[in-house]
Amino acid sequence: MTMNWLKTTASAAALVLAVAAGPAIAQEAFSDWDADASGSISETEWNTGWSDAGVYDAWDANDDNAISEDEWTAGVGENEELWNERFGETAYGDWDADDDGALTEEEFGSGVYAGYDADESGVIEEPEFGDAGDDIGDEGLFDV
Ligand SMILES: [Ca+2]
Ligand SMILES: [Ca+2]
Ligand SMILES: [Ca+2]
Ligand SMILES: [Ca+2]
Repeated sequence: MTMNWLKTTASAAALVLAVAAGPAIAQEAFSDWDADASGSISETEWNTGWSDAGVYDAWDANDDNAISEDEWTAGVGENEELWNERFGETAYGDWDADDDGALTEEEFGSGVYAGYDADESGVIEEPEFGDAGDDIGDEGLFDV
């Protein structure tokens, strides 16, 4: 056994590890969000995953735990068309449950959750989660 052989084997092993780990890091995994492995994501599970994804914090530019309409507009940015298709043009007002002109993390999370529950079954199944994963990922709607 030569030193060269050892070096080559070690870098090949490192490469295999890097390739295997890649996709799991780049994408939101359904199984990570489905904490009880029931095959669907409940609103409680959603709130945890959504909070971890960091979208709300990223949009809340001044960190006052409220998303103002200006912060909302900045967050939607150039994705207005896709956004309206997904959540509807009146989403901001609809999600502001207490009509105080700002969205709490709960109001925002519930609105998004309902938006992804396309069949209105009350939970998010894997195909519905696919849209959410795309939106949270690189260059997606939320791109965080
Ligand atoms: Ca579940
Ligand atoms: Ca704010
Ligand atoms: Ca509110
Ligand atoms: Ca559903």
